[in-house]
Amino acid sequence: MSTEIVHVSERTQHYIDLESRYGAHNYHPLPVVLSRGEGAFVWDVDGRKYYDFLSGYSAVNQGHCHPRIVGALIDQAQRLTLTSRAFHSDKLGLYESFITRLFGYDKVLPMNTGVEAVETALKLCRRWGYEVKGIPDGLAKIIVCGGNFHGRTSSVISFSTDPASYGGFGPYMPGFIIIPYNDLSALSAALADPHVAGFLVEPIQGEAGVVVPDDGYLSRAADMCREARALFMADEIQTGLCRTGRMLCCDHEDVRPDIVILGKALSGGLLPVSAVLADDEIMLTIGPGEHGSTYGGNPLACAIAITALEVLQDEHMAERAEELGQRFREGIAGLRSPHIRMVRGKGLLNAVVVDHPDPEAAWRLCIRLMEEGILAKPTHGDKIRFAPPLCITSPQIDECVETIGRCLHCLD
Ligand code: IF1
Repeated sequence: MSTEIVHVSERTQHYIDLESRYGAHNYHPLPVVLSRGEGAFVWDVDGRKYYDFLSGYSAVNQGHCHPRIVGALIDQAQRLTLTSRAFHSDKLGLYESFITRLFGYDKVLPMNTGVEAVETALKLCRRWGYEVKGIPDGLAKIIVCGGNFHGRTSSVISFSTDPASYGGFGPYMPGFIIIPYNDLSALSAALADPHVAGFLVEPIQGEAGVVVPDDGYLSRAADMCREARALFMADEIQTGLCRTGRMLCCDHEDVRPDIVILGKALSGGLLPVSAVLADDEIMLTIGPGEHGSTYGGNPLACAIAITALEVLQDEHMAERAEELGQRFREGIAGLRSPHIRMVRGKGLLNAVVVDHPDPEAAWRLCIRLMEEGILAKPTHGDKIRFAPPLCITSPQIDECVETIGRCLHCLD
């Protein structure tokens, strides 16, 4: 944790002090207090403007406060927000029809946060394992990868390999096999276990520092799962919805997962909306009263999600991410900075690996970037994720690359 003193305004310090006094200390934010967002920009309480290169951890792909999505929220919020699933609504079926046609699946199970969708996928996978594959009850196993991040519930941290995520939260949920990411021989060995029901994987490991697997990894893994009669489950919560240059990151390899998990930008950052997509053989293994949530599939979320998905399509955000991501990576590489070990990513999900003897170097660079109008944050020490809203423009990318180049000199 950085101990560097950063000078902030009295107004900024006031809000930071309130959070410190009355809020849990479960984050270590940059010393900036935001009060407005629009498109690729956010403003702090002193009126300073920043490029947002975190995008709410890829929940704001459409840009902050997108007018069409805000409009959908306002319209629906004045009509009907929550019915519970004890009754039907005039929005849920329309949303379910829209999203299943868009992604090409029989059905969707609507949830709220990303980790709830991950938990839902795990339950569907286990239930399918017992009812369809014929695994003896209670013995289903699910393969996951080292370096994973799938959320922070007690079950999901049970298969984390990051002590910061799982330390001190035991006892842990059994039934998971951890293999190295991007390792097909390890996957092959694990799939030999007849009790394996599925394989849960991020197409790119975001939290691990935007770790991109070898070309062909996803398609070979999906084939191996099919051969072993195990479900290939893609956690596209961070990589999906145009972030990596395709509607789904799996689309880069024409992989059709058995289960697709979505969240974050499914609402454009307006409220938690997540979803699990699957075909009937899997989805119908859960019957009435066997899973759900108070807000899952609420009319407000449905109205917002339809518009959020339409915006991604209408504004060609996948194509933008593909083109501008390439431009960003080429621009960063072109800086030829001695302080950058590499830049990696797909589309507009990128990370710079900082090369410097000071373990605080990435944090110091982020503080300098903040002072120059770019907000980004280190992940796992020496990596800085750069993931702006997909509405950013080419000249703005060039401007930010130039700013990053200038700020790197703070590490000289
Ligand atoms: C935090 C990380 C990113 C996710 C993937 C599921 C979830 C996430 C691939 C759970 C959530 C968020 C959580 C947030 C920070 C952020 C994050 F650093 F934690 F890992 F983006 F990389 N699958 N990621 O990335 O979704 O329940 O949060 O809606 O917990 O600090 P959620």
